Amino acid sequence: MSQDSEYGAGQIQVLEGLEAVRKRPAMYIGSTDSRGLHHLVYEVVDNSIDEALAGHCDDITVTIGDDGSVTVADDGRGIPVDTHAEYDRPALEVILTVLHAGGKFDNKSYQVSGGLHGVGVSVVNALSSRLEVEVARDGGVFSHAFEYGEPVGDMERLRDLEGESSGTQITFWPDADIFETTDFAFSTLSNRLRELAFLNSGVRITLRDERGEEVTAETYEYEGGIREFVEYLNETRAAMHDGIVYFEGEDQNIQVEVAMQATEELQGSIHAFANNINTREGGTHLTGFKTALTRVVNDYANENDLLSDIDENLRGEDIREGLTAVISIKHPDPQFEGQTKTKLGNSEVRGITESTVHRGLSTYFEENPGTAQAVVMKAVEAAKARKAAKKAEELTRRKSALDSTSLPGKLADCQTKDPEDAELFIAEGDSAGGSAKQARNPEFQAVLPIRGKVLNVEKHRLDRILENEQIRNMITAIGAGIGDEFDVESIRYKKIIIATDADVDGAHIRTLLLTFFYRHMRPLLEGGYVYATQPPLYRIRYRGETYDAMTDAERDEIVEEQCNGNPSQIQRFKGLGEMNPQQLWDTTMNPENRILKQITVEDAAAADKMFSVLMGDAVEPRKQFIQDHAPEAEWIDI
Ligand code: 0RA
Repeated sequence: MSQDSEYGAGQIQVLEGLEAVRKRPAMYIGSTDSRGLHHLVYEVVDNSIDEALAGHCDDITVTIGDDGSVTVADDGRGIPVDTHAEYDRPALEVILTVLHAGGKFDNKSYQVSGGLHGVGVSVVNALSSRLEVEVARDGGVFSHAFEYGEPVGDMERLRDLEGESSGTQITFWPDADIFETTDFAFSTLSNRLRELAFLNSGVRITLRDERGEEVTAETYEYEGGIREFVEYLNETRAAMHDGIVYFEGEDQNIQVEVAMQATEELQGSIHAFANNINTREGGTHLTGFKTALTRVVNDYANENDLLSDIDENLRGEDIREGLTAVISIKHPDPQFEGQTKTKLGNSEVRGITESTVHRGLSTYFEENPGTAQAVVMKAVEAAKARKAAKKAEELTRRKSALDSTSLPGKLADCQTKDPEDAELFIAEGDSAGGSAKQARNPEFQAVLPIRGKVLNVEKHRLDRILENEQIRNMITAIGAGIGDEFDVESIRYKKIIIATDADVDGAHIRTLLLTFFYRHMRPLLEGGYVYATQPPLYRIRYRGETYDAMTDAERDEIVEEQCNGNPSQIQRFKGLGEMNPQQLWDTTMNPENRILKQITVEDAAAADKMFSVLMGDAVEPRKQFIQDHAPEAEWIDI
């Protein structure tokens, strides 16, 4: 939204109607699946965050109603209610019904928030079967309602404002004809709202859920901002030094903040944001950060003669091993590039970030020589391991791991070579694998059995990981390499289906596999190519018919409603290995009947935290995490 021109007649012509939004919703909010649905909430919250960043709001409450609605309330200035000269209608109505109108009223120096799509509240209105808004400002409380984006009646003045603060409250009911699902996930919203609270220190965000027997609520408020974000990410990691290292800088109206803490872990956890958007593809802020970090650490190491063991400078990757960092910049005119528009392009940001980090970290090292030494020594160890791995012909090993001309012996490949149609089942245990090989449709279904526990990749460096046969088999079967060299364009299957038992061991193996994919083949997850089977728990027979039940409740329902309370047989499936090939085909592999769960990782920082909690050493946080998430059977989808 450009703010630099007057709102003239010329611009009115280019404003599109809200029908365009309803016709092609994906163009405005990315998609109409669960992701798009949650995007509606973020779109409204972003406006509240903008009020907070402009210094007018410090409290935001998001409520998931028990009637399919979401309410976002803030104590900002309130959406303007005076008459809009051009339209001769209340500004409130114009902002909610005219695409891109919001920014035109805005006299802020810049709009920091504004989402990935940054389309404004009118888009939320257009995609809602109903939207109600209440505004407190100019001495009164005003209300207005809309259906499918169209005003219902006129804006009303309800009463005088008596001592209360100004603010905006928007309640919307997403249109079930537009969205594939209208089910809001508490964990999805909580992850993003927590992240926003970290990124905008001082803002208090409360998430309430009114859907259960009792109302649940969580409040996120972090005076320490991204410092507390790093603390949170490191909750289960062993830190190498006390305190979080923090720098900030500002130039050309661009703000840069960096918080970091080194840990003993092998996995780094670096997250870059621009205007509150998680820039997963990186960009100039991340480059500036990395350049400064590598330079300062190498300068310190050389000045103190700490590199005699490796006889060369440390590489960036050596230094970033185990480093947790959050980089957050706020820019008046951010340019987002890349395939998913999550790469920051503004070239001036690189230098500003680089000099902020260079200055800050040099000072920190001077003042904390003990930490500086420890950081260098850890990086030296990483460099040694890297060089050793290379010496041990890591390259050739890698090459054979990458080479898909020699497929693993255990793999029963499919006939089709078109990844679009091809499916790979990764089956737990040799017996399930054997059944799956017999059960499958060999035209498009491949089966790779994996035996016992998978290596916990969270605990090993790449050279060790590549020695593991199961892992090598997966890399070869998928056929697209690993790590930095992973090329999602070359994957041999566009459905990679994890088939594990519906028990604790099965869940553990699934988590280990997902950890591997997340750490070393992340584009697989980002592209939505990873699935998990959901085999039924029971098979019920009655009068020649068979029914499958996924849960105990479903079993009871089938017994009552389909079998008159008297089924001829109820079979409980304990594991995939216990099904015969026909049953396995019917329930788990046949595309006509099976239930697959697509596994996605929406929020990289939250996923990172989850994997380090689940696969790390600390026991208490892991117990707590599993306890907290036990009620959500689908905890893995964050
Ligand atoms: C337009 C102009 C101004 C504020 C807002 C919109 C606004 C929108 C939303 C949406 C949710 N909460 C909101 N709070 C404010 C600036 C108003 C002024 O200059 O007084």
